[in-house]
Amino acid sequence: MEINMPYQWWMIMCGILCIFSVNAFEEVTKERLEKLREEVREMFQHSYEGYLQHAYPLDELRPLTCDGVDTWGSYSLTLIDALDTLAVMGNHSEFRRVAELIVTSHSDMDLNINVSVFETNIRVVGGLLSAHLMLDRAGAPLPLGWPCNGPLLALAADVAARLLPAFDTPTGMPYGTVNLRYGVPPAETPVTCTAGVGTFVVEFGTLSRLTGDPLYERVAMRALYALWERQSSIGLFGNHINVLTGKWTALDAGIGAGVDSYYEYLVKGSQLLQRPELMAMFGRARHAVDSYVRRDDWHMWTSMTRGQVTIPVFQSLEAFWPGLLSLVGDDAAAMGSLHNYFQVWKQYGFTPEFYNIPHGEATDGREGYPLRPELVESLMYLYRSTRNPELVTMGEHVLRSIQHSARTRCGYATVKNVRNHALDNRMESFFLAETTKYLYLLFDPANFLHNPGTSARVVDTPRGQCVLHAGGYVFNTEAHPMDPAALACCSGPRTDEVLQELTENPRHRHYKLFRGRLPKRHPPRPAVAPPGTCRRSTLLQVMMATAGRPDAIRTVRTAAGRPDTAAESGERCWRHLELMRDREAERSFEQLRCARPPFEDRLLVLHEVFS
Ligand code: DMJ
Repeated sequence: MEINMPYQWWMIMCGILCIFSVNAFEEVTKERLEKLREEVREMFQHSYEGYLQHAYPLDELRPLTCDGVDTWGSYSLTLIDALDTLAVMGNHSEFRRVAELIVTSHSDMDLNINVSVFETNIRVVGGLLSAHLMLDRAGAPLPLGWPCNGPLLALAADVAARLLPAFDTPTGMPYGTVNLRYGVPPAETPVTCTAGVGTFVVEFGTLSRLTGDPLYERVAMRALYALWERQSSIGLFGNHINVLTGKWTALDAGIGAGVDSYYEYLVKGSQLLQRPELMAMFGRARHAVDSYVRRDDWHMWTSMTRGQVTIPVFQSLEAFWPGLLSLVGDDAAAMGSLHNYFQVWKQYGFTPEFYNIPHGEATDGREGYPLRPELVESLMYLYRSTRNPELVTMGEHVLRSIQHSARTRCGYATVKNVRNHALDNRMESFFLAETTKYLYLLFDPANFLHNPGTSARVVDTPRGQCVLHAGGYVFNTEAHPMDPAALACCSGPRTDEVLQELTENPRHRHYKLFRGRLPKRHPPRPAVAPPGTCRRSTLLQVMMATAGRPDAIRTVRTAAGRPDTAAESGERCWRHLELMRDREAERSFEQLRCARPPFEDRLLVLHEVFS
């Protein structure tokens, strides 16, 4: 029997359905959010204390046996990875205690251990950098020259420098493993996954911009471009590549395991480092993904050369994609994929590592959920962008599942099998770095990391006043936020120079806005004041000028305009002020000041040392 329903009737039905579906999601009240947020804080605290009590100084907590184990290195990984979450959740006293502890306990990274270049970068270098940038928020004593200097920054630079030998390949793409003392192990495979090649520009760019040493950013960019040049004729990237020959060894293209954060860093590198070319690259890469990898709102593994589906699975790691799409402004596409992923979560209470899309079930052997953050990461971004209450409800579902099935007496455990919620004896550090942080941020709309630019802090630095914490934080792939303002503060033109440029350059599109608002011309500001006007701040400028920043060295002048070396000016300044020399501070600067030979020369030297 055919039923002909009038059009108006359909409209009324749809209207009723809409009202019901909206009501299915509880209103997002302040009280509800606060309750959820406090529950997440307790979740973090329970597992953090469990780690400290039972596992520290080892890398990870084993949440079933309540003891510890070294996993990715032997560098108290969970402590470093969790550090900035303490500040995000407002536990400032513990943040200060641990920041100091890390500096003292990690003074020597010259360790004979093999580590993953990728994991060490995103978790250790990323964690140290973001903690360094949060020192002021947590009320920690600020090191001389902060944020362009400081012990956590020096430690991050030290660790990153120990990863550099991995990049000494003919293609510029890194090996996957490095020994922190001896460089690339002799029998190391030259095959690295795509994400292992293209996930450095956020951390290495931050390092370069803060320290003034361009090496890190150049290395990361070189690796990124090396991948880009090897995209297939239809614009896709494979899963693994030989870093010596540049030949692909795994030809499956997708957005999940082995590839994910390559796409992520095109977007985030572009935003953080103000490199529009990276966003243009993402635009083109996404077009290829949408053309071949995306099927409706799923993404499947596809041949990078021919574009046909090879493996029709959804991987739990792929759930970062909606968040990334939201970051580039495509909330509609993001919501489409997110709904699919959330259906999987609801089917099992967790997302399995692999989910067979045509069969609608978890893949045998890959049915675990190791407390991954990707789904909540996307919920957080999308909620920031849309304020759709449905997203908070989804976040609450996630929280309920984890609380119900993964909590143990000393932490939270990996779910071994999403079908029966059996547990495994592992709690990866990203649970404290990412999963709890993104959940907390989802439920904490007033968090400082969500600052839309309505407030900021002005800090006096050797380069003049810096405006920090104005928002726009860029999270690395391990959820460690970087403040872009700090990067601009330590390198690039100073604020007064930018304003000067805006005022005086009629070609600039903001010229009209600023014209007449500033004095016509600023008197040139020498990096070093002449004797007689020597102040402590000018002394700091000298120190910064010698901190590996050749452009700054060039601008050092005496009052008479005579070019001077920074070191000479510094000495003169010290003598003039007759200050007690702060040897400790000088030593910290010392770590950053050694002039760097060009990239290739340094790698050659490193190669000689390590081979
Ligand atoms: C984290 O270490 C990072 O998010 C990485 O990019 C992917 N895997 C884990 C979390 O699932």
